[in-house]
Amino acid sequence: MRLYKTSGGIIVEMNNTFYTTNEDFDTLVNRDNLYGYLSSPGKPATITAEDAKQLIQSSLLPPIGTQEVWAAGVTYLRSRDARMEESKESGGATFYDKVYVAERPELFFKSLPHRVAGHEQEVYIRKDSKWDVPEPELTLYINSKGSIQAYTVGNDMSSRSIEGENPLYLPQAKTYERSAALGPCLYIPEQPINPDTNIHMVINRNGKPIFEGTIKISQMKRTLPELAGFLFREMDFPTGCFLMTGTCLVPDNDFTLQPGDSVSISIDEIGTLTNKVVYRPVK
Ligand code: DO4
Ligand code: MG
Repeated sequence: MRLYKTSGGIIVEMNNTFYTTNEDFDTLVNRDNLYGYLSSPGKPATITAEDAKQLIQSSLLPPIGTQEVWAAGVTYLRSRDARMEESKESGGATFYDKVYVAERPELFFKSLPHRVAGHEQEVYIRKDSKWDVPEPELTLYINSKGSIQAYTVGNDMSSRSIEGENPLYLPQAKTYERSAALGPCLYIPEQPINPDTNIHMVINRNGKPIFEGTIKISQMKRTLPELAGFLFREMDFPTGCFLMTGTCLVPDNDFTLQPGDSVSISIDEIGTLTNKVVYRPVK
């Protein structure tokens, strides 16, 4: 089942049958058993597949309400190795090595909802950064009781030059306007997501792929409930929250994003999140 947030209301898709609901987004997604609620009888199709697809195409919004976006880091071996390399000179490399095997995961605040880009919206790279990458990440929607209810595609846009200069600069490397993208929908399965699920990313420059890669989420060192559990240890999220779960696809060190590039991240069953990369417009 998939839930799309549009400027014309919420659209729910189940087996290619669609219905709309005017329920408040935050109240709806925070229901105890979201799959059960959305699939319960008495929800007849209220919109044709053609009209639903048209609405989704023309007025899609990021699938977020008032929730904070958090992120986990160094959850895959490839991410650990890349961070160790980039922070060699600053002497920060051992922190990544340690956190990869530590009981406590790395969790950091990523974004408030108003900074989040949706599918086909622009993401930004910092003008004071020399080395920028997208990070394709399975992203969880966790309700206020700490239960994982849905999944979406996330892009944790990151400055590797700022992060590599000093690990204490992490918030500046990770949190700035339009550094987080989520979409296109919330995927709400009856059972937890399949570990065989693939994450695929392609970066296009001038219409041609310049980076492409695929990984399975089963390569993650930690479990999804473990990450959610740590996040909820000493924090309340009244309408739930989003948690990006870390990247495993890191382009080679000679790669940096440029304005005009297009990043497409696909996760099986969820869909594709595409964002054009630009500098933040001068105000
Ligand atoms: O500590 C650096 C950030 C790690 C991260 O964002 C990731 O592994 O995805
Ligand atoms: Mg990341």
